[in-house]
Amino acid sequence: MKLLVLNGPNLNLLGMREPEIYGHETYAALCEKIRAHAAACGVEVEIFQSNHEGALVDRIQEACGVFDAIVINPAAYTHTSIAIPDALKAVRIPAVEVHLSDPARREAFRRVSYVRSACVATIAGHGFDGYTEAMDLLCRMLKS
Ligand code: CA2
Repeated sequence: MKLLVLNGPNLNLLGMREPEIYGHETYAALCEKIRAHAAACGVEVEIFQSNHEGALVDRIQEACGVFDAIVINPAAYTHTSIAIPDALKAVRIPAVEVHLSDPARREAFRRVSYVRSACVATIAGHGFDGYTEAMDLLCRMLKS
């Protein structure tokens, strides 16, 4: 199984700002956790972070026929992007939406997720564990 993990804008700043919301661990630590979990599950993984919506859309399009599943934290684009869910629907690759925090318990403008409609599940508020939970969910789903 080949898995693509996509992270949206500002997630590269993890551990540097707003630790009360996103914790003290860095983006490099998140990538390490994802890689270690993928190795333990026998999954091939690629991780990509971008601050640009179009770059994320490009990676989703390029995933067609290459990756079996996608884990995506679209960050702020969750609440604004139509292009990202359109791309996910177009490639028909099963995707899980992940958020470190729980946007439903934060500001009103974070309560809408346009990406959710293109995903098989959403995991929010579990910190870094949300990514490994999403990976497990997709592995179970693709094996059954
Ligand atoms: O909780 C999440 O994972 C979010 O996707 C994070 C986004 C936010 O816009 C979503 O509503 C929820 C923000 C990512 C920014 O990450 C930072 C990390 C450290 C310092 C500043 C921002």
